[in-house]
Amino acid sequence: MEPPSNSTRQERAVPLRTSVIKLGAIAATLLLLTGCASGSSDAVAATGETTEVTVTVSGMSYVPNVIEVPVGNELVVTFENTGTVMHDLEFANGVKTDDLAPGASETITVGVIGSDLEGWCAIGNHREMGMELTVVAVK
Ligand SMILES: [Cu+2]
Repeated sequence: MEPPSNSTRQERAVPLRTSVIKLGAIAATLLLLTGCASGSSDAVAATGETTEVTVTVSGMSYVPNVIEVPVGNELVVTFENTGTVMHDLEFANGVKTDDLAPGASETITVGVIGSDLEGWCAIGNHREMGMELTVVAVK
């Protein structure tokens, strides 16, 4: 009676251990997949609509310095340098105009807006002097 039941127990032990390891691997994979999915959640569903805004310069400020965009809209900005010195307009997502001389203008596609986005002038210390604006994603 003893030997057969012992050998049966051992045969069972091996596959059981293997399946526990496999479950662990599957759980780890699922965790990785879940982590990836939540990490890319800043992607937003595009509405297919475009918000067009013209930004000008007054002294060392952008006008307007707050741009409200419905979440999912694509933002297109025309930057007109109505100031008296060279300026540009650069956004935190890397989209930017050229350095524009007074009187020059450029239209840039900033992209689909999913969350608030900062913009600034990258010339000299203009940003510290107040040349900043904020794109506000409105739900
Ligand atoms: Cu500037």
